Amino acid sequence: MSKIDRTRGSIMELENIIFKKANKIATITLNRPKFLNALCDQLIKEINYILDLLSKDDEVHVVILKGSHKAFAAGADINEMKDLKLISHIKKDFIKPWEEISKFKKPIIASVAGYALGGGCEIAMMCDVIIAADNAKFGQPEINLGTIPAAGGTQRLVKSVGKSKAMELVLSGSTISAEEALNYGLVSKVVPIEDLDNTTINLAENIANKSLPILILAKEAILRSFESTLSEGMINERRLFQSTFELEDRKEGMMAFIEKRSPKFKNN
Ligand code: DAK
Repeated sequence: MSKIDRTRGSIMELENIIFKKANKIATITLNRPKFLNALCDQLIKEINYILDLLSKDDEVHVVILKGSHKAFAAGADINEMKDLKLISHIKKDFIKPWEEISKFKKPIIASVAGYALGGGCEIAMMCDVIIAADNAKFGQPEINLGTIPAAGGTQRLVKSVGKSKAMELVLSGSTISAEEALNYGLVSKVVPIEDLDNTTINLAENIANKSLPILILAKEAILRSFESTLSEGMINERRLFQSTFELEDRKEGMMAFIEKRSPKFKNN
């Protein structure tokens, strides 16, 4: 169990995740091995607590979310869900805590080995880039439990893999391999499992060396495209592009090119 210190506010004991921070990269490792990292309420609270800290931490430019070699996450915790009734869903907003990952402004890379099922597949899709190990398996098996995805599975999957494949996965509950996920555009890369950490860190280091405000704007522009029409996305992209001209880092990036040197971004 690790304890996270916070200059102000409360301290949370981390029982279900491991958190590390180094060289502008924060790593959150899901750590419920006995339950294949099933996403219990407390685990989601711990992720949200860390993301809240990281959103205020200018030292961190990029986050890696990973699991174990056997499981990224085998879904929401079925033990916690099994006795829920409609009335408790209505009274308590269960969806809300799951939405924090998708609202996080800095880039998040999902580094996925093993099972990414149900809620596990959904939180991977909430991340910005998915890198998969060759043993990864993706799917939305909720149909086999007599229910349907609830954290964006029916929505983000369609946008990633298209209607037909999304229908196949959600309606049959079957899984796809990492290679298939790559072919369908769900993941950006598949690597041998022993290379997963290095590949993820290489990408994270590359991203971490960019200007933080520009990363945030670039992510916002792509998400707007994902979530709206082309014309609205284009208008938003133009405004965000224009806004970069108020940033020192935009000036530095262009001057560095002209002076044939590497840029030194100051994140302002
Ligand atoms: N929940 C709880 N425990 C789980 C679990 C899960 N999702 N997945 C695995 N485990 C536990 C198993 O019960 C087992 O515990 P013991 O029996 O040892 O005590 C242990 O992890 C190891 O699992 P297995 O023995 O089953 O391991 P195998 O290698 O044989 O099989 C498997 C691996 C991943 C194929 C299998 O465990 C499996 O089918 N797991 C369930 C997969 C699944 O159906 N996932 C979808 C869950 S539904 C929401 C947001 C999201 C969601 C809902 C609401 N809101 C915001 C409202 C999401 C819903 C879901 O994800």
